[in-house]
Amino acid sequence: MSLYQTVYLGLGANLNDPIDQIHHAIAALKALPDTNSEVKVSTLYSSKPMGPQDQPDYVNAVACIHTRLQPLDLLALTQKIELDLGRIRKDERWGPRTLDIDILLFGEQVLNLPTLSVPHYDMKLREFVIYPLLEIAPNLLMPDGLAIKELQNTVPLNGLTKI
Ligand code: ROI
Repeated sequence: MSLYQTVYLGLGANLNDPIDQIHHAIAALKALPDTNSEVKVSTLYSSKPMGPQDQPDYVNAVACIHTRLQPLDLLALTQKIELDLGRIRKDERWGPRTLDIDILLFGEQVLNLPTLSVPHYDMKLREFVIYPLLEIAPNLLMPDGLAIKELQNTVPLNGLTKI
């Protein structure tokens, strides 16, 4: 049995040259410890902000990694990447951000920890997660057995476009 888990990550940025932020994030993911350096990444997408509308459009992508890291160790490292790339955590809920890395799926695991919920609590509703995910994993199932493909019927594109 492989010790490596297949993990899907959501990447989002809408400040300070967001395309550049996403590219730097991908480079940082390739350099994660205990993680295969081959990282599969979707196309980059432009999306309308979810939450307050008085902020720039987002650039979003989804990445797939294979890692031996434990979920909380991966979370700590992705948060470090966010900080290294200049994100300043603000109190404002759903405000603009230079870079956001969300753990969407961690193998088949279901985790409800104080700092980490997997699958990501809102991923089934977010077009900027579902469509990039479908691109790199068209046959993916959620731990509850739901096919990601099915979500195309319920999640409108809402202006999502490939960059
Ligand atoms: N909206 C979009 N379009 N993309 C995001 O990555 C994103 N991330 C967020 C909130 C503020 C919810 N809105 C977003 O955290």
